[in-house]
Amino acid sequence: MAGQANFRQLQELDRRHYLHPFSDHRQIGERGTRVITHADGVYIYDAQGNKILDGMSGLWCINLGYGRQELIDAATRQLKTLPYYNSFFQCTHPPAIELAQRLAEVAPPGFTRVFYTNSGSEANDTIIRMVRRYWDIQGKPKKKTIISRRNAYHGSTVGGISLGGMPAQQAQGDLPIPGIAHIEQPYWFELGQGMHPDEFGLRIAGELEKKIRELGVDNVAAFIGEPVQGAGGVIIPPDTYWPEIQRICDEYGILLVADEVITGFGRLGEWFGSQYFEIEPDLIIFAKAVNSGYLPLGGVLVGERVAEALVEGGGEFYHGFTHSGNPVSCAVASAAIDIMRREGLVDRVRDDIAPYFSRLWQSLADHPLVGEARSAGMVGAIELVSDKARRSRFHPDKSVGEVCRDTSVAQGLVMRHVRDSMIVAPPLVITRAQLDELVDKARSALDITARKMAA
Ligand code: PXG
Repeated sequence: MAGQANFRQLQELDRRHYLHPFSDHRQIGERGTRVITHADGVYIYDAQGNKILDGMSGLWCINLGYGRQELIDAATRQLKTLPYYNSFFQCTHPPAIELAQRLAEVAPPGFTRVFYTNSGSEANDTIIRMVRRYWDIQGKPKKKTIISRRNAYHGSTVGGISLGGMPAQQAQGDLPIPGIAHIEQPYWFELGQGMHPDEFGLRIAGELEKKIRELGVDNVAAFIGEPVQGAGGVIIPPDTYWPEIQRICDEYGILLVADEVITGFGRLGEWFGSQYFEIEPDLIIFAKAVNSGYLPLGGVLVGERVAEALVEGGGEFYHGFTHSGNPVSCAVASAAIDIMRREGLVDRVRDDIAPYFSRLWQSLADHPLVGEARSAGMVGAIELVSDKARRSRFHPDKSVGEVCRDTSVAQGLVMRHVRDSMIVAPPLVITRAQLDELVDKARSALDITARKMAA
């Protein structure tokens, strides 16, 4: 009972004082909050004593699971040795250097340098400045426009929302900023039905070429995309898509930026999603799983041509943050990379656990509520439909995704909904037995949701 009283008190204090990210506070007030108190392995626990399988790895980040002693030790050691120092004014420190070296080892060939930020959003803002700086140094200052995609998510700063492709977010604050253009996303289920996925992939990628011509190649700096759009609903592009995007970027000489905040560090069974899709970007954005989400850290991996320009010809790049390369965040990231290498986690995902997950997840496709089940590596989505044969959607007022999300959590599984898609991205250390549990719970959430929808 004491626990319950404490829970109510926490909820009330939360309601009074805490402005949550991406939340409707009136709704929070009406429905109350879930108070997560602790976590272990792939499970989180709430203040009411519920044990819940974390099918979203926190928020796409706790890839190594909760409670990893090595990560805790790395943070503790570093806090005692040097909790903070900056990298401005010709200073540096071992944790930032040692992580930079490790990142160069695990990154695709040619990525030997890193710029640190505290988040994916800041890394996306950094990209806007970095690609424009690159073209300035090349003597082409008119090349400013960055082409992105509808329904992309690149963070929540002014730059991040501008690069992103979510109209409701952009409407708040008169965004995007000038110099950002958007093309269609490679979302076959929503936009490509009736067309072979390969043909659809080529057609949508072709929009990049059209947009470059429309804007004039002399004005275009870069194309940016998530290898798999995460927050947009796990949009896995058809096989033809990324090679065609690469061809167009190469042909027109514009920079290719991969936002790997979700796909980096093993999520797709390669160190980076660019390797999964066999593309060679000029810049890679990372955050989240770099240190398994234990502390804030993000950054930009800089490929050869941009690094050479910035280092050799650039002079000072007026950009950076107090906590760029924070020693504790970096020390934990080095420890996380060491664990991933020692445990062969990327190979485990590719050769073992992702194929197992894919088979199980696909088995949901026969459920009457499911129009499509898709996965790549350790991300999966299912599309909820009202009519399976026609693949038609529920009326938006029915909020079927939200109903299914709430049902799933009540069943003891965190699944996230994006409109009417249900998505999961479990920790990469999840066992086969825990994946069985995940898919069993997802299925029973679907069964209950179907009954609720029929009522
Ligand atoms: N790029 C991508 C591809 C992301 O997924 C960011 C940038 C921004 O990172 P920071 O660290 O600034 O949050 C993200 C973050 C969701 C959800 O609801 C996804 C993210 C963040 C919050 C919620 O799926 N992704």
